[in-house]
Amino acid sequence: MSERAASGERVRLIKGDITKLAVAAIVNAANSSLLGGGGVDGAIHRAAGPELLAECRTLGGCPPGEARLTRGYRLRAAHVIHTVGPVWEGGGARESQILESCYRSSLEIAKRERFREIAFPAIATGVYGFPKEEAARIALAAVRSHLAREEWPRRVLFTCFDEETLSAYRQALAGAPQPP
Ligand code: AR6
Repeated sequence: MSERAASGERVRLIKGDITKLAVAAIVNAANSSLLGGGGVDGAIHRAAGPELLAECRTLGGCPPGEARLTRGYRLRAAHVIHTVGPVWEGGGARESQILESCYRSSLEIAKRERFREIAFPAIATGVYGFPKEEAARIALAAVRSHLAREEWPRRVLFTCFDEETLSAYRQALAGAPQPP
């Protein structure tokens, strides 16, 4: 069985706002302080309410490539997995490895907690500037590799906030060759 067939039913692309999803956990593209910011991080904190920031303050930050778990408070999602992507510096600063580690660390938490369904945003592709197509390929490969080995989470949603991100994931899913 191919890797794609093994994980196919368990990976979905959706377009929209991750803060609206009723899943076991949504993943936040945070910064190392874990104390909020712009982009999806700001949206998650606004929707979850001040209790989320209060819990984040107890965590003492998080290095790039790692992940931390909190409750979801006023979100429809019961939990938030906070991960910190790499700031894009041109590709020579282990950005790809750090991004892959964000996905692996988040999936390890979902496995440990037996979360049925989790949703990722396109980590590091906004403020942090990671190229979208390459980020989508890394995300998909990390998720497929985890799902091929593990039972949990049962399903992973890639939440695409804009058309450009959706198209990057569609290309990655189709295994389409990328333009140079
Ligand atoms: N739902 C889903 N995706 C979203 C949403 C949303 N509500 N809002 C934005 N996105 P970014 P980063 C997409 O910048 O690059 C923050 O200030 C967005 O279109 O949120 O990892 C943190 O505190 C993009 O595709 O995260 C850090 O300082 C993707 O989410 C820094 O930004 C990620 O964009 C992290 O930068």
